[in-house]
Amino acid sequence: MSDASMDVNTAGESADTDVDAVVIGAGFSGLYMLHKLRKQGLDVRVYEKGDEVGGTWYWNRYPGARCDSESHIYCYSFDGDLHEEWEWSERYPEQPEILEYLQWVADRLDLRRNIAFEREVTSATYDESSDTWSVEMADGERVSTRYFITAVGCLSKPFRPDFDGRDEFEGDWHHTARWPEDGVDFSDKHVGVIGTGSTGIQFISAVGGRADHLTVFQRTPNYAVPARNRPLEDDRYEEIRANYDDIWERARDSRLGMPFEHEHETAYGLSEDDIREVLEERWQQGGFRFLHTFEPGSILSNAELNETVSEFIREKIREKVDDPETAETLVPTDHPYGAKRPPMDYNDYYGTFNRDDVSLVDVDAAPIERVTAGGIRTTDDHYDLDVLVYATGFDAMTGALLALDVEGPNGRTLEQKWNAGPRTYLGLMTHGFPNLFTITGPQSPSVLTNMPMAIEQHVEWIADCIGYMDDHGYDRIEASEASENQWVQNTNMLAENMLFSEAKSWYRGANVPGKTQVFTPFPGGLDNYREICARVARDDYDGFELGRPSSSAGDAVSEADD
Ligand code: N01
Repeated sequence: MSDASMDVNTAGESADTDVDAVVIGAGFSGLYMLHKLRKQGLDVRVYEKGDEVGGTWYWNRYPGARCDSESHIYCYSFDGDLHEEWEWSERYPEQPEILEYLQWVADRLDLRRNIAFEREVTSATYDESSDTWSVEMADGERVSTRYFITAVGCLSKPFRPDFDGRDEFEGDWHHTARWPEDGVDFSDKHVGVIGTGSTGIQFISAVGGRADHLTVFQRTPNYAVPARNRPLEDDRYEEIRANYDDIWERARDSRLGMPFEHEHETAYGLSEDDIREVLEERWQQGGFRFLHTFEPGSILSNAELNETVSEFIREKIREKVDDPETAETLVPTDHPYGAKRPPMDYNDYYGTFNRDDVSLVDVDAAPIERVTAGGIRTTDDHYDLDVLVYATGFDAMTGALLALDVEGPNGRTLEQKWNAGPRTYLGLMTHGFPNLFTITGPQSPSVLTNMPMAIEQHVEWIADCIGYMDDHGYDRIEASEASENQWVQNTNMLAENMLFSEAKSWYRGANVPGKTQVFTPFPGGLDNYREICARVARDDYDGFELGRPSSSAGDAVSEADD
């Protein structure tokens, strides 16, 4: 282990420093990675662009921001004391409460002393002569490290469409993922919002009625299922606490990292009426429990069952919206339910469109031509706006990783390697980039699961792997090309056998013009994935190549031999 004990909060003023591990990002993943590696005796430094911990929950402060996973499972499971001491107030946690939770964890585990805030990484370069990464910040600080670990999140690089005239707008504009800390005053304002994904849906139901007028620019309608949020009563909380071991075990052993039972494995043998009856029961329960009416993989791969479920939701939408024309504009017919990330409805999203001060503009039928000084011009009309909100999502899965400007041995960049789509083994490492670990990287279950479950599994796997390397005298690891090729092929094949290809989603990079379209998360289930990762570790990191310190620059690394 190296011996760098400087106070990292003054790191920018100091000379170059060596550490064992650099972790980028202080959200759920970065905080736990720091905790784990520090406990293993490593000297770890976390670099965080924001001025606080929180990651996603630091940046996404828009009105209505809330987590779609239920609060009692949207937290760390690794330390029983944490969930004994913390108490969530609602079934689904709101952004300020999640942020407060992560700040509390950082204090409780004394993590801040190893985190450098307001430090943006601008490049990371591998030095073959020393088998170390050199990581450079925007302020010129450079640190060299044995292990370079990204904890940058899957949805953290905002995407803002490059509309003609975008910069001519004279009102206020905001992207939901970079919302001002002091909030935005909507009163007496004409507000426009572009986007009706999970974020837009939360934003629209929270802001409808708070502005003089809210105009929603929708390109593709979505299937919002009621969340049925409510306060968590004391007795319910006691029940959760008493059963936490079982809850975590079931969550880890499930496809989506959620401990919900499904009513039926498949729809086989059920009549249409039977199916609708169980769907109605689950609709009343709300949230992701609806997706668990059947084994979620079956809804996501059986086209006939999916159409019944999709049609069930479409009818619910029609019932809620008074004006039939508006209702039809809100009804999704272009993609099957679940082929895009299913959003939740917290606050009568569809009912919001019955208000006189909310209007819907179909920008699929009449596309946005340009942003003007005073609003938005579509091919049909001009909409006067004082405030323009971009709820237009993210350059997901790869955007934040590529922004790190990573350069491996021989000068090959990650961007060059991934120009036809990301390639990894298990989503944990990519061939040709030794000692670079990607928490919830492409081709791991990540966004298809309850994120903290996926994050914990990755963090623990990486920490175990580093422990193994220390125990066996290795100092270099990378994914073999053959195992990576096999894994990418496997992930693609699984996705092709499901309904994901029927939607233009950010899962496939389809939301960002020019981005290579390839399904990115591993769709085979967290439970199966965990087993695969555990087997790989048990088999001495099968599919990875490990090297010893004696393997000097240019030497081929060798397969684990003991
Ligand atoms: O982003 P999105 P998001 N012209 O990409 C539209 C997570 N999340 O921020 O569908 C017009 O889903 C775009 O239209 P279309 C969750 O995983 C979690 O809402 O491409 N419209 C779409 O309507 C989620 O899936 C929580 O036709 C344009 C919208 O912008 C992920 O974040 C809460 C456009 C973008 O939707 C991303 O959600 C919130 C254009 N040029 C979010 N470009 C939790 O609860 C884009 N759009 C944890």
